[in-house]
Amino acid sequence: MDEFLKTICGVFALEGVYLGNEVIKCGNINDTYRMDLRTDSGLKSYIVQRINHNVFRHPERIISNVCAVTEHIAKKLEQAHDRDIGRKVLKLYVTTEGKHLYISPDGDYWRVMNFIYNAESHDRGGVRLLHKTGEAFGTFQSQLSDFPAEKLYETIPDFHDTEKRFDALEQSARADAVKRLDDCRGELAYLLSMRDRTPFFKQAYARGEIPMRVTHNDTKCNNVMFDKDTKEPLAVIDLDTVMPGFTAYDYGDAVRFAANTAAEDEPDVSKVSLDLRLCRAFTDGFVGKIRDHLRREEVNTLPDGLLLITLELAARFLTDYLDGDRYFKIRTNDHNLIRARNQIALAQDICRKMDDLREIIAQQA
Ligand code: GN1
Ligand code: MG
Repeated sequence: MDEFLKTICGVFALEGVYLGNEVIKCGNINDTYRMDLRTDSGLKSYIVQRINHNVFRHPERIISNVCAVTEHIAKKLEQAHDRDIGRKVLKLYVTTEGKHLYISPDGDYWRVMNFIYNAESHDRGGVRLLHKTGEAFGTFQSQLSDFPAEKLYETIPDFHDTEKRFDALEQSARADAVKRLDDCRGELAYLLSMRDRTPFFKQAYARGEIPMRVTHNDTKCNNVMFDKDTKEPLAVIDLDTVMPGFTAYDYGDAVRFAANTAAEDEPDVSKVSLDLRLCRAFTDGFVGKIRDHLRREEVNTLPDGLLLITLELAARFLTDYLDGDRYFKIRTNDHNLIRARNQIALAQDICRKMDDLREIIAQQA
């Protein structure tokens, strides 16, 4: 890797002497490295990322989206005379040819971004962290509330089309390409039993009750960078799926990840449940930042977003298991099955707690 990263330094004309790199392990899709250089003014670090071309079929489109969105946010920070712009928004570097992407001889797509100094991200946390995470995603959505959605490509078509995700699951089960259906008939039956709920948001949209907004679409709490000293949020990262979507899905995706009492791939499902305290903390932070932009109907649908995004992800994990692990990175043969079971257990707990969730939301009026 060292040799390759030295090439990257040349291609992007980065000043300094290459010192080394560290793999950043947390994503399920792209490969990410921190790369350190020694410069006259001290150590300088960058984020170097290989874009998963199998998932993002048109890497140039994600670059176009990320540039547009980050420039929009940077402008807002400038208007607010923020002195910390370098840590509060992502920035893409350009090659000596003026491109944001470098295509390696192997045909891989690489990009270089600013490293956010003295920052950390968390896979889980307590009430304060969840409240701050909610504020960060709420602020992000409000920063983009006047962003022209027509400027954005749909980087992954039908990304959060829950109905289509269920159709894909059924197809994969029918095909049973790698003969794994017998391992997961119960899980499949449960998900298909919830199928009639999947058109909920499309129908509400068609009736004109809820709008499409520019949303993040991958609101795991580890996509918020926090200052190590002040413990305040700095920036929202992982912008490749910023596209038009429903606010409730951003809300739900964040809560299903951060308010799960277990990790997303915990095999012991008895550890999985929805922590209502954490859920309330996130909700207060998130809705508090965007209340003025949201319609009452949208606020009311937040719990439905939580249930549906959890079911959707369970369906995506199970589909990938049935397909032979072609999409998500896995560490064991049954990793996707474990993830699917975990999300199913969470969805079942969400169903049990629906009244509490509606109560938490009602307090946001
Ligand atoms: C993927 O790679 P990461 O962790 O940012 C996936 C999300 C899933 C998530 C589940 C582009 O995100 O949709 O919710 O895994 N991203 C894509 O952990 O499919
Ligand atoms: Mg992501």
